[in-house]
Order: sequence, then C-alpha cells, then structure tokens
Amino acid sequence: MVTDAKQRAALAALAHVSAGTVVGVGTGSTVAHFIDALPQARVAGAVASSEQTAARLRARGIAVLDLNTSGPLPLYVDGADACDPQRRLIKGGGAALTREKIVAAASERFVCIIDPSKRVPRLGGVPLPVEVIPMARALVARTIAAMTGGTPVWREGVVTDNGGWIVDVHGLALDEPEALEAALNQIAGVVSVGLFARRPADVVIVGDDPPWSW
Ligand code: ABF
Repeated sequence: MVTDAKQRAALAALAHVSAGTVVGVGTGSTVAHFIDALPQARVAGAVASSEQTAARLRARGIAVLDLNTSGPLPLYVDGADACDPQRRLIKGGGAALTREKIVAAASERFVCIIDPSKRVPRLGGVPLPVEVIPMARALVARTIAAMTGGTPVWREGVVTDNGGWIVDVHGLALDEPEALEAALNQIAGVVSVGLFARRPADVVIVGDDPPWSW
C-alpha cells in the first residue's frame, strides 16, 4: 500500500537525524509519518515548511523554531511529487513550495522521502507548481505560456501560507530543468518555482520493502 511505502521511507529518514540538533521539516503525507516518529529522535527543535507542519510538530511536543534565529540547519527532510535519477524534484502539490525551498536552501543536507510512484526517469509527468503574487497571476501565466509552450492552470481557491496563489503548468518540456528553473524565477510576480533542480536532494529514500536510497 502507498501509505505503508510512505511510512517506510519516513522511518528510514530517522537514521539521518542526530539528537540535540534542529531539523528542517517539510510538508505532506509522507512527512506526516516522519513527524509522528520524530519524538524518538530527541531533536532540540524543528523549522517547519508550513503552518500545517508546525501544528503537527507542536502536537507531537516538538519545539518549532524560527528560521531567522535557528541559524543554518544540518538536515532537511521533505517529500516530493516527482524525482528523477539526478535527485532533481518537482514539489509544490501541497502548495508549500516557497517555504520548502527556503528551508532546503538553509540546510546542509536535504533528505527526500518518497513512495515508489514518485520515482520517474525524467521530470515532466506532473504539472509544475509556481507560486505567484496574486495581482501578477495572469501576467505570469501569459509569460510562461509564451516562454515554454506549457499550459498554466490557476489552482483557484488555494492561498499559500505567504498569501500567494498557485499556477500549475502542464505539458512542460523539462529537458533542461536547471535552465528552466532559473528562467521562470526571473518572471516578475513569480515568488518561487516548484522545480528543485539547482538545489536537488542530497539523498532520496524510496519506501520500497525494504527501503533503499541513492
Ligand atoms: C510536499 O508534499 C510537496 O512538495 C509535495 O507536493 C508533497 C509530497 O506529497 P506526499 O508526501 O503527500 O505524497 O513535500
């Protein structure tokens, strides 16, 4: 079952956590299993990539710290929507991509936990989420369509923890993920892009039975 696979990947990630450290924690159903098991790792605290994650951490008795005062983090653990052999990721299905990117950037090591369905030979099978400033939604959508030939679809009704909106770009050619990430980041009104190619994961754990990583 997918739930078991998510839990296996999450539990395997505990081996990367050192007692007494502050850990960055992502968002999503795979990470929820990690949070549930985290009390046994005896961490000093956690930096959360979303309000949802912060609430779950607090409910498990784990102190939630502000990234501005925590300093650099030794470890970030998060899920993904798709992962290629180079550990490049598409993230943002849960609309938390901007804070996920910030916490990943602040972390020395990024351990990504996925169920086997997320492992893909090349990125592009899932839409690419982009967080935008609300007033720039249509501008960003037009620009991305002209620039890439992809089809942007507004995720209507979703407001991120930062007050942003999400546009999901379908049908992208993702032959050069690093270049595309850089180009999309330059569009006025884009807050962040759910491509994690320039800063990929350092380790990916797949929740097969038994779990394995590369
Ligand atoms: C977050 O949670 C995201 O970036 C990604 O969209 C999602 C992974 O989904 P799940 O763990 O629920 O399968 O990390």
